[in-house]
Order: sequence, then structure tokens, then C-alpha cells
Amino acid sequence: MNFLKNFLQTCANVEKHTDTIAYLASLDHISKNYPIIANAILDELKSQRNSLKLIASENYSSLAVQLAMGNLLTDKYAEGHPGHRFYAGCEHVDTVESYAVDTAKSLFGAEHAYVQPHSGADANLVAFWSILIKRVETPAVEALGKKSVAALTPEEFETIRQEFSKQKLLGLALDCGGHLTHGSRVNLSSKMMKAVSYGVDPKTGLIDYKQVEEIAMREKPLILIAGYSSYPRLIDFAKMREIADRCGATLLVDMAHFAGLVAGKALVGNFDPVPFAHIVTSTTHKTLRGPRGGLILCKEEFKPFIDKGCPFALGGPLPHVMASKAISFKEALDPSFKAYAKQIIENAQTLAKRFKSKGVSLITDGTDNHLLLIDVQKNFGLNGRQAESLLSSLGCTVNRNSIPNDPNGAWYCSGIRIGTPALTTRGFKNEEMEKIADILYDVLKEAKPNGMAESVISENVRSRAKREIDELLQNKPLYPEIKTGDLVHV
Ligand code: DSN
Repeated sequence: MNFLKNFLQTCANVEKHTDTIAYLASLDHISKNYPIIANAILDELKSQRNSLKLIASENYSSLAVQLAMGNLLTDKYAEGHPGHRFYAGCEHVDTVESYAVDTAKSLFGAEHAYVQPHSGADANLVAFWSILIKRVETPAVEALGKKSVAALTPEEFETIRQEFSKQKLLGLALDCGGHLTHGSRVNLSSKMMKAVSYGVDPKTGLIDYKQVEEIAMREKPLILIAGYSSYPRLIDFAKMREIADRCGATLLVDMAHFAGLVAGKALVGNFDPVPFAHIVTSTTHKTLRGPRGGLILCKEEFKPFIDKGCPFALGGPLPHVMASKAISFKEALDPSFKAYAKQIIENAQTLAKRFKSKGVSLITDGTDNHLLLIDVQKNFGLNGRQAESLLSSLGCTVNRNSIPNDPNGAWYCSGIRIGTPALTTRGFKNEEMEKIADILYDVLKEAKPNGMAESVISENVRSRAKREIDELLQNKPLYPEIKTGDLVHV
């Protein structure tokens, strides 16, 4: 396929379009020998262009972010961190990583940044173990009068190792909006330490800081986690830090979902975790709009432990992804990112308001961030899976989600989570959000369950919804700078 040739025939100013040219050249190149891969990329582009992406944890990265990953940096091993590597020849990876670290520090006003985690789960793993090593292993090694863990006898080593699993981790329960890595039984986090959880107030759906404090004082966790995957409100991190200090815990904030809102200064004061948390973990690809990956910010006192994340817990860093992270941090420093972050929240609140105006009740009665949670069982008589599959068949991707004390369990669940980061990147504003709420409401209210995983609507409602969704998508094209003609397969 000659994507590039076709584009160049109509391109008046080549220098202004180097990103598009590079993108199309790469597609052309892949398509020559690897048509299955090229077609899958084209199909994904087509599918993302043709659907309303309302998955709260997804976004669209810039072509610069994507292109930075396609180069020879991927070929280099660089265990260790800048200036302290276990491999030779890492000078240029040092340049990339140091630049990413410095840019992350200035973006978030953090004392230190670590940009190697391959995902948010990896970032949490490194953070948990840094806390365990700093607070459990190091003092125990010192108390034995030994210089390092390597100098311990096998018996001494075993005694200290047993101490790790006695420690406690306190986080928001999964069905109340917490993340799997915050102590869920099906995740490693509940097996390496004893996991305890706090929930939300059954009436308001809000985190009750008194309850958090009571549990924290009773359980005395080593780590207190604040952060969420599906909690539609803000967390007061100053309060969380007070609780952590009172019970002797290290405060870890997982801002994977709202990192972009912090970067864009839409969350400030007590709602910005960076000044309050000992350690902040994140992904880089959600509201932050970077490449898929993880990030850790920490206070200086944790730097020596966090920087040992590789090879302690991580395999070799991904230099090409660190390059891309650096670019996304730089993009988030642009003043336009502030407007973007603000609009994400405004869009979520517009959706919430419109749903409420139609009598739909929302978990916590609204939103302060980038997502909202609807109990579709209560509002529309559908389980989460039935609602998710129906909306997906119309070109509208949301994900089913548990609600607090979910009567339908974790697989079918009772809720859907709706997020605005991706469509905000695409240029959707309040007017489009109102339209989306109208479409979703019209469809969900007509739907009738059909088995546990599906639901049906009349052909009339389906074709009207489809037409309205297509119109919204056509008015705000995704990656308009990539011209691929009819997207025909190679
Ligand atoms: N999968 C992400 C989410 O959807 O929230 C978190 O890991």
C-alpha cells in the first residue's frame, strides 16, 4: 500500500507534516512484508476512529509519543539507573532517562522521579518493595550489625524474609473503586503482605475519613494506599497523610487514573497528592496521555530504594518507552494541557448533570473527576455486562464495573464506568457530552435483557442511536492528520 505516496501527492508543506509522513512511511514499510500486522494496525485505527471511546482508563496519544517508541533505543539493555548501570554503553540511554526524570520532576513538582516501570502494576510493586526494604529489611540488617543483606547468614536472611508477610497494606476495597493491586485477593499485593481495606459510606458512596482512620489505627498498616480506578470523587490527600502519620504508615498514592488532572493543575491543594504522599505511583497512558507505562514520584528519602527497582523487581528498562514518556511529560507542560485537564472534568460533570436531569441516579450522585459510575441494574434493569455489550455493538465503548457491595458479583456486576479523557482529546466538549448522555439514556431505557451477557433493543432505536453516534464521530475525526484513504487492507 502506498499511503505515503498518496499523501505526498496532496501535501503542500512536507516539513509541517513530518509526523504524518513518518507514520505513513512506517505503515507502508510494515505492510510490504508483514501484512497481518499492518492490517491489524489499520483495523485498530479504523475501530478507534469509529467508536465513542468512553473507557475511563484509555486515551489517544500524540503521533510524537507513538513515533518516539519506534527506534533503536529498544535494542539497548540498561539495568540500573542513570550513572549506575550494570551494562556498558548506556550513555545515551542515560541522556534519555535523565531527561525524562527531570521533565517529570518539573511537571509534578516532585523531589524525585523514576520512569522505568513498565506499567502501573509494576510501579506499585517497586513502591511496595521499596517501603518493605527501607522500613523492614534495612533496620533489621543494621540491628544485626551487618553491612548489607549480602552479609547475612542464611538463618538471619530467612528471619527477616518472614517479616515481610507480617506487614499490612491498607487500601480502598476493589468494589468501592480501589485497584486490584491495592490488596485484592486475586492479586500478588494481598499475598506478599496482609491486605486490609477501607470502603465507602453505604449511603453517600464517599470515602469516610473517620472510618479510614479507625481501621488504620486498629490495623497499623505499614502502607496506606490512597487512589482508585473507579471512584468518581476527589481524595483529600492532606487528610490521608495525617492518618498515615498517626498510624505510622507510609502514604502511597496511586494516581494512575488522575495523573493528567494533576499534571494539568486541575487538582491542586489537598487534592494534589505530590506534596503529601511519601510515594506517588502512576501509569503514563491514561489522563496523562503518554505511552503505555508506569511512573513513580517520591520524596528524596525513598530515592535510593526506588532507583533500585531494576533489577530488584523489574526486567530491563525500555529506553524507547522512556523516550516517549519524556515527550509526553513535555507535552503536558504545554499550557494547552491545563485547558485539556479542566475540560476532562467539565465533560464528566456535563454528562453527570444530563443523566441526572433524566432521573438517572449516579454512584456518589455525581463526579469531581474524569469518570462517572452508573448502577445500570437499579436504573435500567440491566447488569453491567448486558449494558456494556449493547453499547459496544453501537460503537460506544464503556466498561462494566462493580459498584459498592455489588449484588451481581464481579463478573456481571451492576455498574458501567464512563470516562471522558479520550473524547476530550478528540475535541468533544459540553454540547457533545449532552448528546452522548441522551443517546446512552435512550438506548439503555429501551433495552431488555437477553441472557446474562446481552440485551436487545428495537431496530428503530438501534438505527437512530447508530446514526447519532456516527454523526458525532464524523464531526470530530480522530487523527485527522493521518490520511489513509479508504483504509483498505494491504
Ligand atoms: N485497567 C485499568 C482501568 O481500567 O482502570 C487499571 O489497571
